[in-house]
Amino acid sequence: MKKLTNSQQLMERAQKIIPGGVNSPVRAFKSVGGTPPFIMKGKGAYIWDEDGNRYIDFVGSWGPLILGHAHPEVIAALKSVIDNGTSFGAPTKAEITLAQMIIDRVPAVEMVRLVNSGTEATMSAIRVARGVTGREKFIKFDGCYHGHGDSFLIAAGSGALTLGEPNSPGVTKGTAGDTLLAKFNDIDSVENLFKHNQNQIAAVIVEPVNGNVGCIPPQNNFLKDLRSLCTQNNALLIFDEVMTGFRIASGGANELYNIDADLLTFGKVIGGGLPIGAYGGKKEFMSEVAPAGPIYQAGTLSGNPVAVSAGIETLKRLTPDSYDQLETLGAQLENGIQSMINQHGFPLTQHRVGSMFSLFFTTKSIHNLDDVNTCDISKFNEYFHGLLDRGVYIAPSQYEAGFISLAHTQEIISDVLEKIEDSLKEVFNS
Ligand code: KE4
Repeated sequence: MKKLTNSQQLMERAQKIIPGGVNSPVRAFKSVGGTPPFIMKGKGAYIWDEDGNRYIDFVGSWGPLILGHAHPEVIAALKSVIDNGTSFGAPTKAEITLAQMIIDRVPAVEMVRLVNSGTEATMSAIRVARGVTGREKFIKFDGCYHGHGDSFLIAAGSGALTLGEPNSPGVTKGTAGDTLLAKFNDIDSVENLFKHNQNQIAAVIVEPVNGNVGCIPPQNNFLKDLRSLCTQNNALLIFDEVMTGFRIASGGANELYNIDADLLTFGKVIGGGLPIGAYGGKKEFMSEVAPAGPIYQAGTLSGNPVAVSAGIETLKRLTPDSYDQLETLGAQLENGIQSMINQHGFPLTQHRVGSMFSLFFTTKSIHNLDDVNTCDISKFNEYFHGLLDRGVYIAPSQYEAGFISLAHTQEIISDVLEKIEDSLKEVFNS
């Protein structure tokens, strides 16, 4: 058992003045139990808590730290940018650089707006879709998480699902009524909604690879069929690539599955760990955004020079070789776990797309949230703590994905595989 005295004391103090002691619910370890380690620093593939415990990190701040923590060149670049000031509320050259880098990498993006979080990006994308179509309803998928905007907190994934509150109080009936729910990898469920809501649906928003119910790739032609259904019904297809963008490929799911969405949202990696989000897509739609067009969206710190610089320095270091390296490490982890499952008969299923992965505590094949709900959460929780005690930090929820960074090495993955095997043997008493 790790010594967590300082973290326990800090958590007691934090809970008195911050709701649940955290500034984002999933960090509170509510579903896995125990005290969350308060993190003091990160370097490469490692993080250290306030009690001096070191962990191999597979959360990476929920995706942004694809280069690893405190990359020396990113930090150096940030220090020089900060010396020139932190924010001006005026246009800066670097915003053009980052916007162009996004456009150059993501085939479907012709124009892009920078914001401060993934939530702002998805909220804005839905507003654009409603603005350009004049329609009010939109389709999301059970368990997909698009941030904490009111209209998304209907059957939401990630922390909402982890805490068992996929529909949040405070969301009005009127708002909820415009959010239609379909099932991921079930194109008939989408077709039915279009049939029963003719000419009322502005958009379909989807995590092209689900990451907030664990990692679930699209099956067969699901994304292609989604694209055709949206086109046939004059609705916009929105790829929420806040998690998959620049993670599963340089051009995200847009490139990997060769499907052009009308609008796409980003976050995480493009800020290299600083607060950022972005939405973009066809110029036809994005040129309707204020002040070019009438659809309003704004932000005091949008395009912040420090966050933009962290994003530029991160994207600069994501080369084709980087994705080959992430694929190699991801395959090593997946193959290692698969051989344990085969050898010990562990009742587990796993999914991986590049450096994004999940281990599900069920033998059911996983296509969407319904299948994830068959997982044995208590066994997952035991596994989580077994790894944490062995110095491996994975997401504190079965309904989250894990992330490998370029700072992870084959040696680190081999070491982690041993720890995973020990933890699983403990959980399944084998
Ligand atoms: P933020 O507002 O948290 O920057 O982004 C919201 C968001 C939108 N879309 C997708 C696909 C996302 O994964 C997210 C945020 N992801 C979660 C992790 N599952 C953030 C972690 C948290 O809520 O603390």
